[in-house]
Amino acid sequence: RHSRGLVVFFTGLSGSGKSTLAKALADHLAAQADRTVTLLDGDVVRRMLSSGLGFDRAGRDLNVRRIGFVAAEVARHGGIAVCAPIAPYDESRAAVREMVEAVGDLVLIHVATPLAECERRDVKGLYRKARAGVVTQFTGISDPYDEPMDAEIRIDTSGTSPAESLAVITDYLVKGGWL
Ligand code: GGZ
Repeated sequence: RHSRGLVVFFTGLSGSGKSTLAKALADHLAAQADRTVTLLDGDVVRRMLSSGLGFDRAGRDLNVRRIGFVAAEVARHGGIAVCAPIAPYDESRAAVREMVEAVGDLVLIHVATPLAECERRDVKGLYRKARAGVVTQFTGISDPYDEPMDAEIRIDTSGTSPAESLAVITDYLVKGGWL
């Protein structure tokens, strides 16, 4: 068993399934692991930690670095942090990896659900608004997403149930000695 803290960091498009998987994983870990589990979901972070920040590159970068900082603090004290922002920039994700790996372990999970499927789901109607130009700088439509080349796990949720995706993640954590 690892004694160092752990950060499981989800990255992916809006509607890719990050929040669902992060919540399911956090619940699973809280029941299974003898460590504290802190969930830093995109929505809550935007409200409580990054209110006032926009979606330009600087705003997103600062948002993601703040999440990385808090997650690294959790890991420093031996806990588990589960994070789920879009985190579209490779540079910001690399900064998070550096902060976290100085004090614990990082598992980066690319929720690689194709844009077409995210847009088909359009859970919050934001893709439609982005196509209409009502919402600007929308990731995948009018703003970039750097595909991660360094993800420990890649999951496409379009043909997979949340339970199956969760199993892929927990298997990885068991094999790696975290669970
Ligand atoms: C992307 C946006 C935007 C723009 C509002 N681009 O599906 P959601 O609604 O609930 O998740 C998205 C969330 C993205 O915030 P993050 O903090 O995760 O992004 S980042 O990591 O890039 O800082 C979406 C909503 O906010 N949203 N406007 N223009 N997503």
